[in-house]
Amino acid sequence: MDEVLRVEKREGWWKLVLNRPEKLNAFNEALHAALFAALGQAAQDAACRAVLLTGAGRGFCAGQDLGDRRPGEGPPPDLGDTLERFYNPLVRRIRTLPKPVVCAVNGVAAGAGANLAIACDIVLAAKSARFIQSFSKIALVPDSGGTWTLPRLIGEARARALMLTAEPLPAETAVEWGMIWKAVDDDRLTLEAENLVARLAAQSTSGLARIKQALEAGATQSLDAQLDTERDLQREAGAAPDYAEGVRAFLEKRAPRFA
Ligand code: LHQ
Repeated sequence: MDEVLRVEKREGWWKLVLNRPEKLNAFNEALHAALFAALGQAAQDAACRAVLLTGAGRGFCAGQDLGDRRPGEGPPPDLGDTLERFYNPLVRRIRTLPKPVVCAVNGVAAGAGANLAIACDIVLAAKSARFIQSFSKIALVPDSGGTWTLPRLIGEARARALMLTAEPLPAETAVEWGMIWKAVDDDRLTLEAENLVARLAAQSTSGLARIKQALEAGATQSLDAQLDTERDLQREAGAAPDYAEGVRAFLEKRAPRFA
């Protein structure tokens, strides 16, 4: 049987490829387990300094495999339990991963697939890709953090309309609206995403982790509290060897060699 997730270990970074192309990489339990485990290993393994997430075939991810959580005879499925056991831990793991996670959206991203993409730190998309908050079409609530993330990225008016109508959003409009970082020609997506993640892998991993931590804290606290958070994180950063190396490299006009 084909692996549902391909893990490609490159020099300094890992590429995780959702690999159920015949279902547009929709999530079943096996894919959830594999992705969650791979991200856990990526967090632990010092040889991995950044992660690239993408999909095999013509889609990025069509969200939950609807064949797997099919309402039918008998008691209805407990979708809250599905979120609690699979989607919520996944989103939490990405947001708290002490390494950058780049998402290369190679094709359609629908339902939880769209919200998984925007949970990542930097999102690139192929120009032909589209994002669909498809939940309302099947009478569900947008999940995987989408009701929190999307209005913060593109504003309440646009997020509401996308969620209520399930209208597809083309990648270039997603860039225009501030939802993602870049839309690139389809045939350049892999190269651009791989170059970006390799660049991030050469930066200070602990420094980037602190930036993620600061942004995460800032999303829910006051400016006053955030200033304290910045102070604390900057104190840690300033005491870390990567800062000393960064400054030394700058003064010596050479590339830094971070720990
Ligand atoms: C699929 C799927 C899919 C199975 C395409 N499942 N097969 C969380 C908690 C628990 C439960 C519920 O959900 C959630 C969160 C969610 O993610 S809810 C939202 C679930 N996703 C959707 O509602 C999206 C469903 N898919 C679509 O609307 C379309 O497939 C899109 C717009 C993504 C792509 O359309 P097309 O490019 O026209 O492709 P297609 O529809 O022909 O799909 C290709 C194949 O993939 C097809 O199989 P087939 O055997 O006919 O070739 C689809 O059945 C299969 N597929 N999405 N989610």
